[in-house]
Amino acid sequence: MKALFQTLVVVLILVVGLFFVNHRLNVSEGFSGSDTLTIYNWGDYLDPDLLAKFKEETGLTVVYETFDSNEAMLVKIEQGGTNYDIAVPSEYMINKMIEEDLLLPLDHNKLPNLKHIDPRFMDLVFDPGNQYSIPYFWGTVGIVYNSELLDENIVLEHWDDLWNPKLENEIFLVDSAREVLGFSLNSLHHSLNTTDKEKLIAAKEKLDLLTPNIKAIIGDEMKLLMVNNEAGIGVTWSGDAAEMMWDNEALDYVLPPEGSNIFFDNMVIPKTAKNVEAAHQFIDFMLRPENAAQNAEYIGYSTPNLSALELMDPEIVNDERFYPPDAVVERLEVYENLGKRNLAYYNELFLEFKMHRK
Ligand code: SPD
Repeated sequence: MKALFQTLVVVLILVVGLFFVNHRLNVSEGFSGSDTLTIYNWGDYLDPDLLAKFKEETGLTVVYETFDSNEAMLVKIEQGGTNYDIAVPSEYMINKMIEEDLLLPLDHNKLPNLKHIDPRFMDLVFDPGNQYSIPYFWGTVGIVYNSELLDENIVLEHWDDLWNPKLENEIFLVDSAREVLGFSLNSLHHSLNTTDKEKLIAAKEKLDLLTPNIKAIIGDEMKLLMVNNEAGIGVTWSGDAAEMMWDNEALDYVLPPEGSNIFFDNMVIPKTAKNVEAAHQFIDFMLRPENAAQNAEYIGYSTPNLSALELMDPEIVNDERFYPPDAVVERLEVYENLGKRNLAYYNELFLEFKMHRK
């Protein structure tokens, strides 16, 4: 009898222990249940008041995790063990995720607010028919600079201007392989999608020459540092630049005329999602014009939602630096899914460049 009692106690301890271990894993690895929605988004990419509004409307618990590059996001989702209901990759990564069978097809019947999206952002080549992804924000890569910190003779118009020896220790670069190799490629008048090794090596070697001018290669913290006048120049995404400019009037943003990147970040539902119903609810919630407008005015990125544009401050919507006219857009390139081997090569060269700095 005593032995049976002892066995029961041991079993009970094991069951309770397993429950807690499992619970901890679920919390840290993006687990969702039927009353939970787990979102995996870029850092600083959603107005927290909208999350609160969504929770209040639906009664759902929302688990929110962030990433700082498409590559980091992919590794996490590929590894498995995560149950994100929503993720927000960029176009070339969406294409790669479709190819790798990592995404669920969307039910457009559950997205009545999809009608608000500008047709220019629908049915793009990386996801024909928007079978797997719905537009969230779009933007460009450019140069943000502080006219008060820099010598008045410094001109910042072309990518090549970054290599000016007078800019020693003056530049922050966004920590992202395609962006950094991309502007070096653009400065050499090559495509952002080249897979030509010679061109890529030339771009990497040119970046090595930029080393004396680089203060740091960083993520979202660039915004605070630029606002606090810690450096004169940042190469970064348009929406981050817009946010910096709201907080520091000496900052301006340029898109070099020789070309740059235009990107599309879309909402997707990974195959491992646990709450597909709530994921559709969230996508449609973000498509509502008033929510899309609020998000765009909070985050600074450009919204693809036509009806939201009508609700927004005209000063934001008419700012051609962030809503460039067609003539400028024509000079911009969208990243393509270059395939596993080529994407790995971009990452390898970027890592080598970062090592070279140490
Ligand atoms: N705060 C960082 C937001 C990043 C937005 N996406 C960048 C897309 C890169 N292709």
